[in-house]
Amino acid sequence: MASEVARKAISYRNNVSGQGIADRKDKRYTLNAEFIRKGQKKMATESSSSAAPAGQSPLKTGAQIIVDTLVDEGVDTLFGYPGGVVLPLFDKLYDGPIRVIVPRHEQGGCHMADGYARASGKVGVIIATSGPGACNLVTGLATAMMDSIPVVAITGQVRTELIGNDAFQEADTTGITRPVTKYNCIVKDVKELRRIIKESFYIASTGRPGPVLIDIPVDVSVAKHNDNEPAEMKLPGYRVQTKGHGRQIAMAAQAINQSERPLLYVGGGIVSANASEELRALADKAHLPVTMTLLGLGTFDQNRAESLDMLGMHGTAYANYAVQECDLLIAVGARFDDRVTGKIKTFAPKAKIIHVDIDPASISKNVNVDIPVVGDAKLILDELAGQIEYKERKPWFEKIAGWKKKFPLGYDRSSSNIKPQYVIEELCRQTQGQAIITTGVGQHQMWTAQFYKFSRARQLISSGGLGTMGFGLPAAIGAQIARPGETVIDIDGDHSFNMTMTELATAVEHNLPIKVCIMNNGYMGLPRQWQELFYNKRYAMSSLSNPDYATVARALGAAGETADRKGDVPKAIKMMLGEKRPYVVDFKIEREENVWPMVPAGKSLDEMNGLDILESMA
Ligand SMILES: Cc1ncc(C[n+]2csc(CCOP(=O)(O)OP(=O)(O)O)c2C)c(N)n1
Ligand SMILES: [Mg+2]
Repeated sequence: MASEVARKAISYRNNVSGQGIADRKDKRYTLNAEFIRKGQKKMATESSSSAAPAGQSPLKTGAQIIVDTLVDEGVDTLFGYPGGVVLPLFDKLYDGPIRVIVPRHEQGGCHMADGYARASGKVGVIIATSGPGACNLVTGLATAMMDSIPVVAITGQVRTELIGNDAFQEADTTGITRPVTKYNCIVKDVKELRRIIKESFYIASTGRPGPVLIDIPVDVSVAKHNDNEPAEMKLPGYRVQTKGHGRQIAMAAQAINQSERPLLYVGGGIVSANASEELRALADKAHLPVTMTLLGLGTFDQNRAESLDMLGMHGTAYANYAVQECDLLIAVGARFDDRVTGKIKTFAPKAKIIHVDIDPASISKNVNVDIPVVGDAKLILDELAGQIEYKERKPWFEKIAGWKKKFPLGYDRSSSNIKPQYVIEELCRQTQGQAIITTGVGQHQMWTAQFYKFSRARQLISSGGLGTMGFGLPAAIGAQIARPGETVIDIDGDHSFNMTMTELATAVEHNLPIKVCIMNNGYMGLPRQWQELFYNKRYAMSSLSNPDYATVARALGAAGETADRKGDVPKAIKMMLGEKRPYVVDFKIEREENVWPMVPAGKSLDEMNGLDILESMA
């Protein structure tokens, strides 16, 4: 048996491309586990004893190459959770220089890497072990994929020779994650490690960004290679067009110059392209109103009169009316998501549409576009601004001002209960609108988008495309690590918080001063609102019992408070903002408050519910 293990441990090194796997498919995982265990022991002995041939630079293990390449890519912090097949990598990480944050669950770690990327503009890195570890990344990767966030995931895999063998903790990670990554691959030769990692960072962060996963069998991590050659990227099929087509830009400029009722509709692409400054310059030069998607909020200062705030299902009435009335819709870095467009057939019926996007596949995907411009938003907006004239457009701006006056966002300010909108307004006031805000998914997310006024990009960090409950807390941890000096607040829902609250322990462990404000309505509020409106108030399974969050927070080592009276709100927020520890405030909000306005799914943007309520509060 011992010699059999030794033979295999040596043979897999010569067998990294995976040949010879099929004939071992019948082995049971217990036997494989034995091989892994004994094989690893053998590898550890071998790896410590082998030396470089005379005259050559020392050989490095795959794990060392991974760490060195990450450092070369500028990674100083990563998120990762250990497990058998990533132990060689963790062993190298143990020696530094990269800071490793260990979450309590790999999903949390993946959201942390995502939040880190969104807050910093850098690539977020997450490491997980094979099988269950890798599977736990799926939601996080899909979240990053839908919102085009650059994340590199490194997963361990069972030894190459065991792949396909139902080995212990084996999962087909590349198969499982293919649809939720921009690119993924398995590395079967240590010689390819550096190049593939480099390519992964490049793919994740260029073009339309997105998550990339690299699956690394443990034998590749312990195999040795003379890593002294610079690795050239080989990506013949990957082209990123950054410069926009001159004639298309000229056509777009002409359309803007001719338009009487133009509207800029911008999304997360402005954030990825770091194009806020160019957006402002264009809007100022041509005198354009701007509406933003959830992911675009803050790319144009919401405190300015030209901001129409968010559009779509829970967007403002004035943004939605402007979309339906405009004669030119200038979409930049936005993808015409169905939460934005409502009924496609009647979306922006009077408008010619310009679409600036780096992803050619986004053009005319949902809505037919008249003038597409493919390329980097920063470059294109800058070029456009050079060809544009100022126009007063008085009747258009007056019309918009009329909608703003008639249907402002509002709520019953005279209520003696804690209204969630009030808490968010108070948070905005006390932080002077400058905090970095993360959210879960639900009503609280929409109220945050409506009532916190964002003035810069990367200030609101929220799961838009996938709508992932449980995103808020780990994303806040990632954001706080990326921006240590800033106030980071997770405005969460009770049930969203329930999903990942264990990550408070991670915040405590790393002394992160994150704040969590739970908008505790005791409901899965958004489904409850739909049930109220469309299911005859049958609140099927949309409320569950909750723990006492202040006690939970304290048990996990954070500070925890409860605010159950309206008068407590300002003081509770003030105390929270003054605290350096992770801090949770459980706001017992009005239980059956609704988000208004609301475009019911499948309706046109101008068929909003709740306008009478908003009008009565104007
Ligand atoms: C992981 C996940 N599961 C289910 C849903 C569907 N969903 C959307 S909002 C919501 C309820 C959210 O409740 P809570 O976090 O308390 O927020 P609230 O709406 O009450 O503010 C649910 C179940 C989801 N978005 N994500
Ligand atoms: Mg709730």
